Amino acid sequence: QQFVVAVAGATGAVGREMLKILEERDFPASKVIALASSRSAGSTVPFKNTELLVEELTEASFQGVDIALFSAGGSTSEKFAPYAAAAGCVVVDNSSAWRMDDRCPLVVPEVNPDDLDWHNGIIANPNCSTIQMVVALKPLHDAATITRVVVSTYQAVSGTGQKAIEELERQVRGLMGGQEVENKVYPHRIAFNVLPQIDVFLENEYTKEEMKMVHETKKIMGDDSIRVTATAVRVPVFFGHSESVNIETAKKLTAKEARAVLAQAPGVRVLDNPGEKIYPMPINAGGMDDTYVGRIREDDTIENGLNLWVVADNLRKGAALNAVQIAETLAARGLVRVQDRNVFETK
Ligand code: A2P
Ligand code: 11C
Repeated sequence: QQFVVAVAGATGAVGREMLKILEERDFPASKVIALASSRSAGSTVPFKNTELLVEELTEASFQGVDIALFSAGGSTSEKFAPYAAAAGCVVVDNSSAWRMDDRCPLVVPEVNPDDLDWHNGIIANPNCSTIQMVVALKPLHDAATITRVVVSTYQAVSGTGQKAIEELERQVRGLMGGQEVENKVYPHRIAFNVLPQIDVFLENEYTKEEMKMVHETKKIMGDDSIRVTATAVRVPVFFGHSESVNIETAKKLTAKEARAVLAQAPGVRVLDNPGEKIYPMPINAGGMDDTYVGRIREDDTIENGLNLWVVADNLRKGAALNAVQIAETLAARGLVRVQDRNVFETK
């Protein structure tokens, strides 16, 4: 079966990656439609051996569309995803707009594919830093029941989008040329710096990004009892998020056992040979599909604890690839059309 696929936000960093991955994986699409704002309508984006004409995203964009991959920001998804669902199209939304909505499954195909069974037309793609973490955590949770997670992230600027990629490049070039540089995207300079703030601060003094990791992890893993605490940090890296993850488990798991469990886990590649200085790094994860795990060590400050270092391409597994994998799973399970079309309000 072939599907009509729309990509909303096709001119953005994630949208372009979505088109690339649909092409690479030869997704069964009879037609691919590129949508963005009126600003870029009329321009083109590359797909297969041709250029797709970018059309303006409107309420009427989804007639006859089977699957829409959205990555055009939260407010755009909030407004337009219900129109897509009402037209019988299944939305896989990369923004944070629908993730914690009880009507929407939040899915990482390696972790909770069965949650797709109860979708109502809008499926949420988790935050990039959450996706790569749960891909590594799920097999360990199945083996030893994780009770607590302490995570610190080292996140690439591409997570913010195309403008942030350009800002880092401009600042690095400027500073190397001895010039003053300005910051427009981030509250401080990102070049040769580290920012312990991703997204806005909330009332509890954590950032929104940190709380996404807390809430989304519980929803995806289907276990509210896992305690998660996070510190999210932006680093001057273009592509690839890294994470230091400390876990506490109910059952003892040695580092060797954890390595063996992870070596068998879907979507995971263990890169862990300290003697040879082998461990995951963002320079190697860029353009790759797997979530890389290394530096697997027992935490001897607690009875059952492990430390891990987890790296993945934030635009691929963290966003576009996970979305396309959701679409593939929907297609394989015959879940593409929406049964009940009136679940979400259009406004
Ligand atoms: P546009 O290029 O027309 O601004 P990024 O995350 O890399 O900044 O990309 C954001 C994507 O979301 C772009 O494709 C952008 O299109 C799209 N977008 C932003 N706002 C809207 C909107 N109101 N309607 C449709 N697309 C939007
Ligand atoms: C970042 N994680 O790296 C963010 C980007 O909720 O999808 C993705 C924000 C989101 O800045």
